[in-house]
Amino acid sequence: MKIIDAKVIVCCPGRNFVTLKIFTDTGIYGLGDATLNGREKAVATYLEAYCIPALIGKDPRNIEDLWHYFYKGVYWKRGAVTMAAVSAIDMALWDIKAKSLNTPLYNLLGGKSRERVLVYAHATGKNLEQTIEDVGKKVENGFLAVRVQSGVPGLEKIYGVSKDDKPYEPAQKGLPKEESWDTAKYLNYAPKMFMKVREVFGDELHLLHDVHHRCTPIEAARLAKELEPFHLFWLEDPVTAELQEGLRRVRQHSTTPIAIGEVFNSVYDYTTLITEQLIDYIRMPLSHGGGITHLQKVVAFASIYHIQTGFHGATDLSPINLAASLHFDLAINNFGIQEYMPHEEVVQEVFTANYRYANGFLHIDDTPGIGVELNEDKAEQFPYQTACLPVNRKTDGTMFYW
Ligand code: GCO
Ligand code: MG
Repeated sequence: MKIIDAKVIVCCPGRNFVTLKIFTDTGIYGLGDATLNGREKAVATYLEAYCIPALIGKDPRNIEDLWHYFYKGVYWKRGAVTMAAVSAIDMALWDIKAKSLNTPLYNLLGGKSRERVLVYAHATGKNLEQTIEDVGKKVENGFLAVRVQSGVPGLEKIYGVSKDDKPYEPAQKGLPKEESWDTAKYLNYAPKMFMKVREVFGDELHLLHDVHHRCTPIEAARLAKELEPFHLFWLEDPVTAELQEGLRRVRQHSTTPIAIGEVFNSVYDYTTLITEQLIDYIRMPLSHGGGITHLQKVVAFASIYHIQTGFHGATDLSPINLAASLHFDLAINNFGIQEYMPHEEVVQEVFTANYRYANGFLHIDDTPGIGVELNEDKAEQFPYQTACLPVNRKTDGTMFYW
């Protein structure tokens, strides 16, 4: 089998997506998600200028070798843009292999370890009252796990809270918009919020929360400790984990489980966190973390240290990534939970997905390959639009992490 062509399809059904399509001489093609929120064109150019020409003529069945060709073989390795491109290639190659063997992808990853995938939903509100109401809606929808984010009194625009009645979507048209931040206000509010949520919804519901990289290690330790009585499923990105050692501080003070890694793209971002057991869940998605080939290694490494998965699954990762993640989630032993933010209906006009939600779980059907189709005619009707993630400043104007 040979790769005869490949192309990048960029489209914007409500938000931008980048898809790599690899064609073979057998008529079988594969799809990979190459979307990097707010940096879509950088990945598209990297693929078009440097990867696609090198793919032509190669045997798509040699996935391990091709992965290393684009990783080890490249002097300027790692980084979000490069690894999103490597991930998309890898995903498309696994799609081709599974289709050529006429089997769903999970069969090539060890088969099923479970029949369905536990997911968590997002609940948000501008204030505590609205947040409680939204958690209630998710519970009514059957979700067993809910991530809770809320506006903080005294802060106007904040991560994780929708500006309108639509589901939360951080990327906005044009240049980055500014949000504001005050750690003291947040740290005072978050434990009170979770106390109320537990009071209303009881002990059974799994609760998750995303700090979005905004605390210092000692602030994160305080937060994790104060949230301990509310038994969170996880506290996500309490610190910016560039400083992996910072997580030691959090661990010293609390038993709140920690999830990290949606902005990571290599096992080397994780080595201290995994070997010192400083985290409990890895978040690095297939589409940014080097695809199935690399995640298999990272997840096996994590399993030795009793660390589980909780893959990133926000709306900026396309249905191809979500479907590939579900195959992976079904197959591995150390699966924890999968993030699930349903895409808007217009996205489903372009991507035909093979998964469905029911009673707190996602189910995937047995379509060979990853199982998602991309309608190129439809994609053309939604051309790319510049959109960026926000930037964040402290209330005194200091530039801060978003
Ligand atoms: C999450 C994430 C997202 C990111 C977004 C950035 O936990 O789902 O933090 O909300 O901010 O994916 O592109
Ligand atoms: Mg997050």
